[in-house]
Amino acid sequence: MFQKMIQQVEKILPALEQELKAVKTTSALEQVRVKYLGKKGVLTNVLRNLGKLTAKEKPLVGRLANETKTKIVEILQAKEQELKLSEARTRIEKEDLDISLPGCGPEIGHRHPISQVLEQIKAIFVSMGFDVVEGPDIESDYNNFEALNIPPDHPAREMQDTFYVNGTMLLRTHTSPVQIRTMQARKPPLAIIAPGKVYRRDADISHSPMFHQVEGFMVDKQISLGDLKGVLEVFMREMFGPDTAMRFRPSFFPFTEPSAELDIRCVMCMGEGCRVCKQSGWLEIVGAGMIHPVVFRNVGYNPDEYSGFAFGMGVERIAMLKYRINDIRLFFENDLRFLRQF
Ligand code: 2U9
Repeated sequence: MFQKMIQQVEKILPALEQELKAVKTTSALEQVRVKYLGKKGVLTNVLRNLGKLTAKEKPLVGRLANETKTKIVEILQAKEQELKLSEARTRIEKEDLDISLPGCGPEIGHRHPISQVLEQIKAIFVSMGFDVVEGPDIESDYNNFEALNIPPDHPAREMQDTFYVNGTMLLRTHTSPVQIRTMQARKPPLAIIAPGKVYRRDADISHSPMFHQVEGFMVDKQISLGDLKGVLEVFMREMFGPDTAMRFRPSFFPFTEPSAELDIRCVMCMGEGCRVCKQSGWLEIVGAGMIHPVVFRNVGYNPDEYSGFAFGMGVERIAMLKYRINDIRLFFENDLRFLRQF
C-alpha cells in the first residue's frame, strides 16, 4: 500500500504538466485546479487511504503529499499569470477602439507654394495702391497679340509657340490682354496688376506649358520711367529683402518703348557667379517699359495726353529663386514630400 501511494503521488506532477499543455483559457485552468486540488480531486483521493498506513509510513507520504500540493499551487499560479497576460493581449489586439490613445484630428493642409508667392506679390502691389484684375484664359488673337503691337510675323504667333483653340482664339501667352480689356473699359488714372495662368508650348527644367504671371501697369498724365523704377524697387526689396541690389538694362518688347529688364543680384551666389546666374552674378527677373504709343492708340487713348509703364514677371521663377528650387516641374507634380516643405 505504501509503495503504491508513493507512486501515485509521484505521478501527479508529470500528469499535471502534461495536462496544462492543452490549457488555453483561464476557465479551462479552473477545471484543472478542481481536478487536482478539489475535495474530490486527485490528491485528496490518494490521501483518503492515509489511515491504512503504519505510523512510520504516514508522515513520509504526508510530507510528499504536502510538497506536491505546494508545487501544484505554484504551477497553477504561474500558468494563470501566463494565460491572463495572453488573454489581455488578444483582447487589446481585437479591440477596434483604444480609448486610451490620444485623438487624431483631421490633417490640415496649406496653400500651394505658387499660391503663397502669388498672394505675397499681390499684397505688396495692393499696399502701393494697385487694383487686382483678372481675365479669361482663352483670349482672342486680337487682345493677346494685335492690340499689343505684336506683328503678324512675330515668332510668338507661330503654331509651335502658342496653343490655338481655333483660327482666332488661343490660350493667352501672357496676362497683357487683361490690361487691354481694362483700358477698353475704363479711363485713366489706372494702377492695375493682372495675375493669372498663361500658356506657352514649351517644356523643360525651367519652362512649363502652363505657368503664372503677374503683369502690372500704371497709366495717367505724366507717368515716367522714374515711377516704374520706384515701384519695382519697392517690390523687389519687399520680396527679396531690403539689401537686394538691382540694375536696369535696356531691352526690347513690341508693346513698350523704351523697354528694360530689371536684374537683381544673384540670390544663390550673392554676385560671385554660379550656374543659376550663368556666371554673370545677376538674375533677370522682371521685364518692363513705357507703354508703346501704338498700344494706347489701339485702345482709344491719346498717347500725347497719357503715358504709362508696364511690367511682367513669372511667378514660378520668383518662387524658384526665393525657395532655391532648380526644376519648375516640381510645382506641378503635386508630390506631397515636396509640397509639405512650404
Ligand atoms: C500692356 C502694355 C504693356 C507687360 C510687360 C514684360 C515687359 C515682360 C515677361 C517677364 C517674364 C513675361 O513671364 S515672363 O516670361 N514680361 O518682360 N511684360 S513689359 O507689358 C505690357 C502689358 C500690357 C497693355
